[in-house]
Amino acid sequence: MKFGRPICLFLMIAVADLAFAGSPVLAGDFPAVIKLKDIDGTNGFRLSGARTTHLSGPGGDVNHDGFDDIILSEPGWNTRCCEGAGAAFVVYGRASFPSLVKLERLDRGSGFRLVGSSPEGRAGESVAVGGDLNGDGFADMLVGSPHVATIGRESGAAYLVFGKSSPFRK
Ligand SMILES: [Ca+2]
Ligand SMILES: [Ca+2]
Repeated sequence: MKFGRPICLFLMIAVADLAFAGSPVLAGDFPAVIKLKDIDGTNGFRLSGARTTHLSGPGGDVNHDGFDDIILSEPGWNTRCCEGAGAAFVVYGRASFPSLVKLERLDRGSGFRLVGSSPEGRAGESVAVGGDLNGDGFADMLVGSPHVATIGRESGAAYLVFGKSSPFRK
């Protein structure tokens, strides 16, 4: 069974902005056109492995390591049990990145994935990271799953996931 649909998402994130979120670093002059194919790890990085349709962040530090993190999602992600269960991917900020980050290979050091558990629940139709709802110093994550059956067919739900420093399971 194939999980997810492979496409590439180009996301240019100035590493300095990840490291010093809240006090953006002006990187100087940019050319009028930047070709995304030239993003090579020194000027940003590429995320691939999912048909990501929603992105949020950098805006919060879910593991409290001093680097802001991002969240992306693919509502059509398939799991072993469920077609269209949906998934969200949290990528940890850090001081340096390779040119390519594969979302399906996130691990304890690079991030994790939150997956839906209902057929066509489409977890990740909306995502957000940032803010600290329980005041523990860790940014929290919000994942919408509009078609999951909770109190009725396709009643939908949103999940608030608390940030923490101990590892998240994939
Ligand atoms: Ca972090
Ligand atoms: Ca929190």
